[in-house]
Amino acid sequence: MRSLRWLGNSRHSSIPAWRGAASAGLVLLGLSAGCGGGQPPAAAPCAPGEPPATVAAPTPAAPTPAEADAFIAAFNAELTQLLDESDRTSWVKATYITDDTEALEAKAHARLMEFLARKIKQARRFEGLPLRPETQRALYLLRYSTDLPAPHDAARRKELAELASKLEGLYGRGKACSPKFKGHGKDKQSECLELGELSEILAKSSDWELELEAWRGWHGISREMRPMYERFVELGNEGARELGFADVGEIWKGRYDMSAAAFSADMDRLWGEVRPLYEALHCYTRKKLRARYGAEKIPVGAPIPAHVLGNMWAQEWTNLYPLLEPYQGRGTADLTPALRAKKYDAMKMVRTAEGFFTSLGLAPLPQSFFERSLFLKPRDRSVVCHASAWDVGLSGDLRIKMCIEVNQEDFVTLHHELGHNYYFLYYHDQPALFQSGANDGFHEGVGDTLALSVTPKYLKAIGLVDKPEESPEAALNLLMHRALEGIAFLPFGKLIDEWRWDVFSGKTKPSEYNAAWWALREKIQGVAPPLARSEADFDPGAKYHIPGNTPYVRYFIARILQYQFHRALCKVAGHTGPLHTCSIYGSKAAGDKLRAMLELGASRPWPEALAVLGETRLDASALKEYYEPLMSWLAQQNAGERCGW
Ligand code: X8Z
Ligand code: ZN
Repeated sequence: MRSLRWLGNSRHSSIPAWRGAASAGLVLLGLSAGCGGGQPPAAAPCAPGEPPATVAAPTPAAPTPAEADAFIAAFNAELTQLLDESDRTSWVKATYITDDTEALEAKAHARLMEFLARKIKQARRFEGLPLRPETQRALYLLRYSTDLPAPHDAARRKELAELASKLEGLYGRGKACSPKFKGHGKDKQSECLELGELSEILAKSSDWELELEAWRGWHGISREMRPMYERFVELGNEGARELGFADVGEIWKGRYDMSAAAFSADMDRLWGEVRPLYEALHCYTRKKLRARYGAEKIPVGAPIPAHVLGNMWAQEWTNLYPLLEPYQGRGTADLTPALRAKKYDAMKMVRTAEGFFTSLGLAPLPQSFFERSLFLKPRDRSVVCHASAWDVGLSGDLRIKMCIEVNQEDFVTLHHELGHNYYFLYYHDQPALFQSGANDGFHEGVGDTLALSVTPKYLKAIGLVDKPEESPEAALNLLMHRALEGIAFLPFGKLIDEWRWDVFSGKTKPSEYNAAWWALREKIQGVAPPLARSEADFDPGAKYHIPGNTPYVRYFIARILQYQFHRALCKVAGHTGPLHTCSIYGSKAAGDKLRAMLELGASRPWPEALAVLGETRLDASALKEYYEPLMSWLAQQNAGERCGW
C-alpha cells in the first residue's frame, strides 16, 4: 500500500501528454545544469548537496537516449533505497502512533518527496527523444508517480510532510465520547469509543438516537483537520505547479493512459452504466428503512439519512442485510455466524484467504509475512487500523496491517489485502517503476475478484459450511448481500475524488469544503446528513482516505473491473451457467491467467493487461450480467414505489 502511494500508473497513449512542453526551453532556462530542471527558475535554492542553479555551467551536451536509459536505471535503484527507509518509518508510525514516530515518518517522506520532484523535473530533458519504449513508459510513470508533489522550498516541503503524517495520525487516534456510549464499547465502563466500536453500533443497532450519536461522535474527530487540510492542499498544489501541472488532481487523473479530461469523462460513462442498478437498490432499501423508522424519518422521494445504512460512511450496506434479505433464512449469504461457529480466529481467516490463492497454483506467502504483519489491534497503543498491504522497500517483505475481527466484512477485506500482496509478489521482478498495478484499479480489484468466488460450493469445499443451500432463493439472497457491498459502494467510490479534484483545482473553496461534500453525496449517492452541518465541520476528514491522502476513484474502477476479471477467469476455468454461480477456486488455468496479468505490473498500458484476460475495454457488462437475477427481482419489489431523490 505504502509503495503505491508514491508510484503511479500508466497511460495508453505512447505519446506522453507532457510532450510539447518545449524541451529546448529547459536548456534556455539553464535548468538542466542546476538542481533538477523545471521550476522554480534559476534563483531558487537547491536541495542539499546539489550545486545551485545560478552557477554558470558549461552548456550541457544534448541529452541522448542512452542517457535516458541510464537515468531510469539509476532512478530505480535510488528509489528502492529511499522506499526502504520511508516504508519502514511508515510501518512503525502506522503500528505505533506517537509524536516521535510521526516526526520520523515525516522526515523520511520529505526526503522521498524531494527526490521524486527533483527527478521528475530532471526527466523533462529527455522529452522528444527517440527513446526505447520501456524508457518512454518509465518516464511517463515517473511523471505521474507522486500523490503528493513536494514544493521545492525545503521549509514548505517539511511542513507538507508533517501535515500528511499528522492528518493520518489524527484519524488513527480518533475517539468519540458521550454518556450514551456507556456499555457499548469493549470496556463497558468507558464513555469514549474508537472507530471500530462506533461502527459496531451502526452495524448492529436500529436505535435512531444511538446511531445518530455514534455518527455525530466520529464526525467530530475531523473538525480540527480542516485548517491543516486547507494548508495541505495549498502546499501540494504548489509542488504540482512546480512540476508543470495545474494542480494535484491533474496528476491523479493523468495516470490512466489517457488525458485527464478523457479519464473523467470515462468515469462518468461508467457511472451512467451502473447508475440504474444503484437507484433500484437505493429505492428498495429506502422502502425497507421507512418501514423500520417511519415515513417522517425516511421520507418518500428524499435522500436517505447517512447514519442508518449500517456503515459510518454509508459506503457499504451489508449490515442491513437482515432487513433486506429477499428470502428469510435461506442460504448462507452472511458468513459471520459460520465463521464464529467454526471457531475461526484472525490467523485462520488469513490462512483461509491465502488458501484460495494457492488453490489457483499461486505461491504460498513467505514466512516473514506471518511474522511481520499486524493482524490484531494492540490493546496498549494507537495504530492506523484501516487495512493496508505492504511490500516494504519493494524488497519482497510482504505484510498486511489490519485489526482483524471475526466477521464476514473482514474476511472479504482479507482477500482484498492479499490480492495486493500477490500483485507485489508477481511483479517483483519488474524494475521499480513498473512495480505497480496496470492501473491502481487493477491493484484494488484482484482480491475482490476472488471474493466473488465464495459460492456455496466453495464454502462446502473448505468446510466452512457443511451443507450450504443451493437454490434460486439462496442465490438471490447471496446476490443481495453482494450488491449491498458492491453496488451500494459505486457512487461513493466515484464521489470522493470528484470532491477532491474540485478542491485541488480551486473550484471548491475552503469556505465551501463541507457544503460541497454534502452536495455531492446528496446528488450522486442519494444520502443526506442526519444533522445540521456547517463549515465548522470537516466531514470528508472522517473518511480515512482524505487524511490518508489516498486517491479513491481506484475503488470505483475496481468494483466494476472485478466482474470483468471474474467473467474472464470463469471462462478460463471452464465454468458454464450463470456468472454468479461460478467459483474459480482450485482452477490452475485461471491462476495461470491471473498470474500472467499480475506479472506485467505497470510495464504496459492497462488495456494490454486487460487483454491478457481476453477483455477488451472497461465496462459494466460483466457486472450487469452478474446481478441480472437480482435486478429483475428488485424491479418487481419497487413497482409502485417512487424511486430517486
Ligand atoms: O481502503 C480500502 C482497503 C485498503 S486499500 C481496505 N478499501 C476502501 C475503503 O475501505 O474505503 C477497500 C474498499 C474501499
Ligand atoms: Zn486495497
